[in-house]
Amino acid sequence: MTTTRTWQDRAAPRVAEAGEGISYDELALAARNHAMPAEALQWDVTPVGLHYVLVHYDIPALDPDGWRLRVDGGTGSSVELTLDDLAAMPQTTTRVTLECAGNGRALLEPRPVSQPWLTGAVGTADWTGVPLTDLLDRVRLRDDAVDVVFTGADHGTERGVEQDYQRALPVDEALRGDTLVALTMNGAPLPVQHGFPARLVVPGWYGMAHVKWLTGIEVVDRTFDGFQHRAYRLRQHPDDEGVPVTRIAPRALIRPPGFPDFMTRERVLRPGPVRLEGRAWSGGGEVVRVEVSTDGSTWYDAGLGPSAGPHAWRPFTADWHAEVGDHVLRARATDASGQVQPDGPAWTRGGFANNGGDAVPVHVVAEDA
Ligand SMILES: Nc1nc2c(c(=O)[nH]1)N[C@H]1C(S)=C(S)[C@@H](COP(=O)(O)O)O[C@H]1N2
Ligand SMILES: [Mo]
Repeated sequence: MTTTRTWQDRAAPRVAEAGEGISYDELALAARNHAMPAEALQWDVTPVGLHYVLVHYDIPALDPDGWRLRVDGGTGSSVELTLDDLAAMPQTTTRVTLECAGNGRALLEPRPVSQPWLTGAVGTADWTGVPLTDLLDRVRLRDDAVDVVFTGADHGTERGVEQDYQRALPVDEALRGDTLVALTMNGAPLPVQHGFPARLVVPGWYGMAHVKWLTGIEVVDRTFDGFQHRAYRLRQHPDDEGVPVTRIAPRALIRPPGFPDFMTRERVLRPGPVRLEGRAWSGGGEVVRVEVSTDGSTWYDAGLGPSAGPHAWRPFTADWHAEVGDHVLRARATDASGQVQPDGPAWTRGGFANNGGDAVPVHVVAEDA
């Protein structure tokens, strides 16, 4: 008997077989959704073209003159705002480290088949826009509000479900005050791939909550259970109820020292004193400690640089005397709420929130070797 696999079957959530390589589908996703190159860890604010990008469907081209943002309080009270209306409202700027919930997925064993991120699905930007609370103040909110639903202009299918990209926030999160409808990134209008003309920025939350190409905000009286909420859950088995993916778990990344090998990306260094650098962030509060290991067993405290606010990554440095040979450099972060980054991978079926510690292989070789 022959079985015919449909395109929807191919899109079903799946974990790779032992030893199964990256597929053409995963390569296509990896090539259009790019990571931040690790050397960009040197900058406080990621140069805009080096910030990671993730787009589920197609990047929509929205006409800024025709574009409207509809805000609906769920009481029959709603407004439609133009880009000029939003630009005329008081603006706030926040520095935010954004990370995809799937960052680290391709390092999992077995590998959940999806966008195969290594560790580069991260970037930091200064986002400027209108506080969400100021927009919600423009309408009368329902008393029985549970969730606020955000709709993007992009449309596609995912595992056989046709949809607009939609995510919600619980109403208490939406009213916290730090969520923005951002109009600019690093002082310039949003690049089209980052959500032009307006996107949501939810400081501290994984990327999926930061709805791009925003067209609608609606207050509802129930827990929103759209596709992107059923998908983004931490599960061990496909039929687990799971836990929603929300805030970013702590992570430290080392800026790879020395120079790279083209194919393996492994690093080559000269022996002698080396200043290791990196950045660490968490959605659970400011990073308060980073530890580094150069031998895989002993850990020492890195020096922390200045904080740029609770939602931006924090620089760290550590001094190391590199001896000729092969080494693996590791780092792990602790945040103000006491969460410590695990050394090993955190496996879930969707490959979400894998904040297993960074491991950078280096080869220390003498100049005349
Ligand atoms: N409308 C819309 N918003 C979206 C997405 C999308 O596909 N469509 N992807 C989300 C995901 S999963 C991530 S990780 C972030 C990525 O934001 P960036 O591309 O600006 O880095 O956007 C989020 N917002
Ligand atoms: Mo993401």
